[in-house]
Amino acid sequence: MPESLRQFADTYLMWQEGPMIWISDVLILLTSVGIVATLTYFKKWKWLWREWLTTVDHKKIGIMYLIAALLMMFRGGADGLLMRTQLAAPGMHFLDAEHYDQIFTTHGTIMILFMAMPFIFALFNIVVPLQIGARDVAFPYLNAISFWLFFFGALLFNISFVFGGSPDAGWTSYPPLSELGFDNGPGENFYLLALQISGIGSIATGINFLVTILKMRAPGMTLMKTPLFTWSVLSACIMIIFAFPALTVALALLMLDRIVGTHFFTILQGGNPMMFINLFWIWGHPEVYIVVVPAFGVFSEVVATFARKETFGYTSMVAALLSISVISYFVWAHHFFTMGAGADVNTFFAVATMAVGIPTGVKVFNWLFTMYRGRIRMSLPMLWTIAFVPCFVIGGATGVMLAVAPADYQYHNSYFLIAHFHQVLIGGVVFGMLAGMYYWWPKMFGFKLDERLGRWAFWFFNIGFYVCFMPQYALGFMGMQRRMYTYPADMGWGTLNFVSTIGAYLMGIGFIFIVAQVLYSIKHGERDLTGDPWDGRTLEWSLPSPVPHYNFAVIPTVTDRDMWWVLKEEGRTEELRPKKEDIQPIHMPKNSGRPFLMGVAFFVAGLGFVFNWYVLAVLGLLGVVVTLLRRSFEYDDEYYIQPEEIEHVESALGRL
Ligand code: HEM
Ligand SMILES: [Cu+2]
Repeated sequence: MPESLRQFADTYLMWQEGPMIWISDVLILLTSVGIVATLTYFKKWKWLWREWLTTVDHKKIGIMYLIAALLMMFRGGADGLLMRTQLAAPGMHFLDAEHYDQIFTTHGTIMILFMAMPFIFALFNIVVPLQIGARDVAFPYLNAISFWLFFFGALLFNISFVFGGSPDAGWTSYPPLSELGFDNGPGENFYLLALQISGIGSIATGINFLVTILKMRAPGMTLMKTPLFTWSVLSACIMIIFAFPALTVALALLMLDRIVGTHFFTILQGGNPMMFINLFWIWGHPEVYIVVVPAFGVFSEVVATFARKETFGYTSMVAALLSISVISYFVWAHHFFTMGAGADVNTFFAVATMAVGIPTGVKVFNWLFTMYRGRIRMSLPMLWTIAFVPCFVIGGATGVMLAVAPADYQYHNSYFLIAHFHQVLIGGVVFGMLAGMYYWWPKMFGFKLDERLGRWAFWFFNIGFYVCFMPQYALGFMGMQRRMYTYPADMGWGTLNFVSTIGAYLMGIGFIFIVAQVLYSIKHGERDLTGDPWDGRTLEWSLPSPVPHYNFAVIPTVTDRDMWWVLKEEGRTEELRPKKEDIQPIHMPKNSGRPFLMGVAFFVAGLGFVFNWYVLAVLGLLGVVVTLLRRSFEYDDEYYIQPEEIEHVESALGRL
């Protein structure tokens, strides 16, 4: 027994890999023990289960997504800093080639799928129902399932670091590199299964919010009175629903190649790797818009609120969002202009790619016109929004440069590309999500995040950003390729790389300030007793912070775009206060542990497939089926909140 145990540990626990793994092992162990001990000591297990693990409340699910996104930003950022450390000088031996491969793979995958995605889902959940005057999403139970599939998918991906080994074929996972024969370890399987599991959750979220926005808006809120953040979510959901299935298929086929021995993507037996590459980007390009479009929504809300003006060109904003979601399907081949498609095909995709610049440009001008002559307040959400504009415009311009197909033969897969996509992903998505987090934080928790620490974070992060990524454009022109783990001194890339690494560390300091800001503000943050700390415009600001779990005691009837602002201007805010005679019993979904258990079952099945332990895989799948069946025969899944309780809550909040 001890011998087989040792063999097991030698095979899977990765300790021959060196001190980084041991330290991580110890840290993970200590953190886990710490969490269990704290929960036990403070007798919080029941609370954790009842209030969080079984919740179907969109606000709590949103908060859990937010925590997950911040944790993953830490993990992905640490990966980024490790890579930048290795590249700081020529000929470094900090990471070897194999580890560098693993780290750029986990960094890219985590940042896109397990940081950006949960971050946008956090805001979908926290904001959309409140903004459209609804009590929850259309399918609260499915919403919980989405979260737990995301969570266990992310967990599966992350444990590969200490158990079995990380994937190393890039976040794009192109065959033949990702096929058996080139990549025999379990890492690639971790990638495929983790993405598959969380991807199912994402599709469900797309459907859920599409239905919510189309069917659950308060009476009177026509589509053209719907706030722009909600519009951006609608646009993102359309893309999710049409794009993610392509990823599902691509991952499933590659999985079959690896497990069953099919040859979809192996040239030798008549397969074709280009099929994977096409499928991947048919999802992948819309995916980058999926994560950036909600950020556009945030900027629209923030600009209007902090310039105290109606958004300039509302209708053109909506048209721009919808055209972005359509055009995003016709540009995917710009990711492989150099892979032999021929001039006519390349021309089509080049022109389509440049066309996306038009609606995006419309949006940028609309934000600027909204700010023009506004009484702008420079609070944190606005600060990040203002920083976004130049950053994203440079990112967009370098994107158009990359879209010039013949010129792309020079830029392709160089550091020019790395600089470009970080500029749009950080300047667009990360800035947008942070702006949104600062903006809606008081709504979630009832207090503001500290401005002073937030400004430190802002400046470190922004200056760090330019110091890190501007030199990389030049490095690209100088011939430095992406995914390169080291370079010789005589290439002359040393100085610029060193500068770039300094910038990365400045951003790391910025992130530490954000963490400090959150921790500090929990104790000392300015409490928000009004429910409307920014003088907002949309319905969520008519509610107390934090919002009672049924959201609206009485569902409002909407008469205007920016309804709350109009009522404030006209001194009619009383109209949105609940009146005793209007309060009716509220129909709510019951909490359930099954979405969590289904996540566990998917995790077990995933782990089984990763290691080809089929007994475990079948057990996991059985678990999935059992939870599904039990859900099908679950009839007692809702309850009513009685008027007395609502009156009690509302009068305690001083609203009755
Ligand atoms: C602290 C901030 C960040 C730093 C220092 C950083 C650094 C890096 C580095 C050094 C690489 C590898 C370049 C190469 O060798 O090819 C990389 C790749 C990548 N990064 Fe970042 N990054 C940061 C933030 C982000 C964010 C926020 C996202 C997405 C939302 C992101 C997405 C990616 C992707 C998709 C790749 C490509 C991975 C691959 O080649 O498979 N990064 N990053
Ligand atoms: Cu693209």
